[in-house]
Amino acid sequence: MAIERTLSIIKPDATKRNLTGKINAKFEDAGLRIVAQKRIWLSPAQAGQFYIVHKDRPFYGELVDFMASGPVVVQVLEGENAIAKNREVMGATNPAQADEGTIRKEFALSVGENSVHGSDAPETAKEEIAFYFSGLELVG
Ligand code: DAT
Ligand code: MG
Repeated sequence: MAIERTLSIIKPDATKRNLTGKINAKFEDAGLRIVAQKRIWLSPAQAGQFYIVHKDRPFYGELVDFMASGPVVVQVLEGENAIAKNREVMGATNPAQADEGTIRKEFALSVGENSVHGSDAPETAKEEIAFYFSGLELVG
């Protein structure tokens, strides 16, 4: 098993409800280390660029508006198999299908307002980390 890094976002529905600490506790309890973290407010253009892979999906406009609707916390999580581990801790995209104990089961409001983002593969993790963090912000 390899030590990996993955990009996580605590989405506006969760920052609005003051859930940052509770969500971070889920990551830490699962053995994921928060090695970088900052609170930012994305512009619609930035949110649109981040989710450009979904530009042809019917929910793209709604997704971009939501991600720019309030502050988000962007973070880098590190640990053994961090990419897959984080996806497990997050739970399924649709909270109705998420397992007990997952972040989305516990906190998500809907398939759109689902509290967290997590990278889905090593290449996307690398690109997504670089989207939000400079080398100087990533300590070893
Ligand atoms: P995930 O965030 O689990 O990686 P995804 O990459 O398929 O899911 O989609 C990105 C986000 O887009 C997702 O977190 C919420 C939104 N989304 C996905 N499917 C949706 C749908 N059917 N209706 C509304 N929003 C959706
Ligand atoms: Mg995804």
